[in-house]
Amino acid sequence: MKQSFFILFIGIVSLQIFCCAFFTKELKKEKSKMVSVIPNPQMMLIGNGTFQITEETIILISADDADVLGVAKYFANRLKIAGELALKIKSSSKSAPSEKTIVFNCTSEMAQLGSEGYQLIVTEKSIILNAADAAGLFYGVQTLFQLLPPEIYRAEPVSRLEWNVPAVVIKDAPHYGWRGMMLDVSRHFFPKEFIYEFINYLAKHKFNTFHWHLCDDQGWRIEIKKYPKLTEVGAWRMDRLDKPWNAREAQKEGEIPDYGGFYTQDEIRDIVKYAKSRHVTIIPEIEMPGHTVAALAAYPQFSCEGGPFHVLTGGYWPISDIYCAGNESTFDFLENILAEVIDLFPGKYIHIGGDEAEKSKWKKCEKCQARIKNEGLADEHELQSYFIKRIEKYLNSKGRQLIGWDEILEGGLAPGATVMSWRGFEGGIAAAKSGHDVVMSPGSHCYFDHYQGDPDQEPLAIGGYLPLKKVYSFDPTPEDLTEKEAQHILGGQANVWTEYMLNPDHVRYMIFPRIAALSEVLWTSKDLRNWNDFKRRLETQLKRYDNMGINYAKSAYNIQAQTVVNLSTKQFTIELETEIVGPDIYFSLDGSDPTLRSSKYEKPIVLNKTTQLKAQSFLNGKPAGKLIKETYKFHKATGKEVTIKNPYAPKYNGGGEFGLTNSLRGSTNHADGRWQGFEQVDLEAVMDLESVSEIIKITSGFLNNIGSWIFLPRYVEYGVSVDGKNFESVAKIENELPENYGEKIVKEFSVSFDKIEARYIKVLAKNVGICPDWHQGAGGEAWLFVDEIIVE
Ligand code: TNX
Repeated sequence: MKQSFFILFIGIVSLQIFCCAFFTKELKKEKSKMVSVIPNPQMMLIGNGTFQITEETIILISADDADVLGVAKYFANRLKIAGELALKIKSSSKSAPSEKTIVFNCTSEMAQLGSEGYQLIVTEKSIILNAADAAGLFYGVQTLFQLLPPEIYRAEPVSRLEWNVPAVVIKDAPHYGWRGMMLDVSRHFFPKEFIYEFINYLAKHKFNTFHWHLCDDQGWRIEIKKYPKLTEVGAWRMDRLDKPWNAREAQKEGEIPDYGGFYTQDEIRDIVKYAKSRHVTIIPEIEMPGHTVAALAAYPQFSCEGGPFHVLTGGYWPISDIYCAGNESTFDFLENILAEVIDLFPGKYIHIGGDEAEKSKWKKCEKCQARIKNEGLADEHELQSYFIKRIEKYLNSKGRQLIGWDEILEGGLAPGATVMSWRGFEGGIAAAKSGHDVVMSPGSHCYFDHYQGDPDQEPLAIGGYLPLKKVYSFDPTPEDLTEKEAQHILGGQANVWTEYMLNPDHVRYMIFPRIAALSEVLWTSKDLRNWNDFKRRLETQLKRYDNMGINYAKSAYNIQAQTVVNLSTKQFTIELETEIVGPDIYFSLDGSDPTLRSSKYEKPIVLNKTTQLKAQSFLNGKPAGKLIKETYKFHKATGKEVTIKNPYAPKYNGGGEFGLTNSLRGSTNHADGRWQGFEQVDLEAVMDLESVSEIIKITSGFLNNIGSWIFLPRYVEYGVSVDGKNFESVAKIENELPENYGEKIVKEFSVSFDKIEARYIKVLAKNVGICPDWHQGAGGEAWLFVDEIIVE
């Protein structure tokens, strides 16, 4: 204790020296550029000078505590690997702090910073890291690594480098207690080595929760001793890797599935232990009652109809096979599984899934219907609620707490359940308002399976669009909660669903650098988050990733073009930017590929005639992002009024009133804001060219993306008129591509003719109406996406 007072004393004195003597405002601004800590600490002052870590530096630890020693070793090990420095670790009860020491001091004096907070004081003479708990020391060490040169993250020694730490005082503690990331190992299996790495990535970004999605329709990944078939059968499927995820045929008679894998209980125990050493808690997820085909393939008796089932080879929708809620033995089965899961994972929460349970089988099942009757339940939603409540009772009896996806709200929430809100913020808000704890994980901000750049330039992903800036704008605590309700927001997490990620390298690409943005959202208070400052610090963060050898997404280097069309002056104004600071943008307007000799982008580009723009970002003289090309085409209908009969969906308005004639073309990304989307109805549009004009060609573009239920029109019919009343048909163009054409493409339906005089153009594009029988959305509303209608 005496020792810790002493250290604290040094700490306080240093703090005063820093605050009084070292600072002027200007200096502060300049100096803050020298350090790049992500997530941004809650309080940081930068002083003069540096502390140099050398062979002579000694690490002093305050307590003979295995966890504290663990953190010290963890720190020393990194310096050994990257710096070839063998630092000695000594106990402070045996040796007094002196010059050239790094003190790891675990003291209750720091209790006001919580168990994860820390105070770090670096002077030229010493480094003092104070915390109330080993977790706080661990996060202090992560900050220390970031104060060192990025080479500290290397796997190989770096020669002739000085390991200098700038003088700082940092007082830091996380804003949220749940800082999580989910990894889906069902859709694709990842070897255990990668799980270790994943945990490391979390720890380096000061996350403390790893949500492990261990089972789903496409694979069961955790050994359960009592039910060996779960992994003998449930862990394996036919690969069908040559087909798109949504278009894979089911396993056929005689086929032997061999694609997959699972983790043994011994492996899991080791992983849990490792996670603990990285101050990460693992939340296992055992899905129920839906998303359970892999389990049912092994034990079909727990379904309503008895099977047989095969582990799914890809994505189908809806998936109606589900655990039977009327069968008592289903609950025995699940409780026995959970008993083994509880034994393996010491954390407080067990995740039971609960999402997307399609209940048509329950409607037809005698046992389920009998359960509804006997329990006095209103419907199948209440049956789901009964199911979850029963499981909750079991978990509570074992001292654990239930957490589930927001669908567990339907039919009534189990009394002590925590809700993970993924379908937006609403579920989370409702749960918090009714006094339940919440983890926010909305698809809009937290789905790291979504594209992080223009889909045309990114590896194939499930859809969506979640660039870095959007992640950074995530606020887990919605404003419509009262202060008291807001206390139920435990934090947030990103979800890494792996339908489209086949290997660790692809997962890395999808999580880096978005993990950095999320880490700051979850750790740093809102008033200390600043996108421009984050972008500055990200430059160094990316160097750290380079040193770690991580293939992170370079999407932030890609150019994003914001185009404003002024329909009255018929001008395009184009603003170009990259998400990350640093690169310069060069562009051309003559079709040539931009080089460093092309025009440098300095202000918005104004165009008033058909032009092809090409732009490229350059960093240190080399292309940094991908080349963008866009043709801005002025045509006879540019800026002309369009009257449509059936309304487009507000979400896909293509820019609104002039969306079809603004000359901006939709890309293969259906959510790029340029497409007008019509759900189940046809496009019937009439364009007014304002005066009778000579026309020779009409073209309209349609999107094919059947995975997102967007089909090409059956046919497109064009008519022309002089008076807007009597139309003459000029063409009916059938869609000659097969309905099940799997590629995402933009297809033009075009007709050319000898000069015609017309003022009005009519376009009828026939929606396929409902998704065909073979489609995963069979019977659901089909979409028709159109952009643009070009008249020449
Ligand atoms: C919805 S999010 C799912 C997952 C999919 C994911 C794809 C949630 C609870 N369920 O089963 O993998 O979308 O983005």
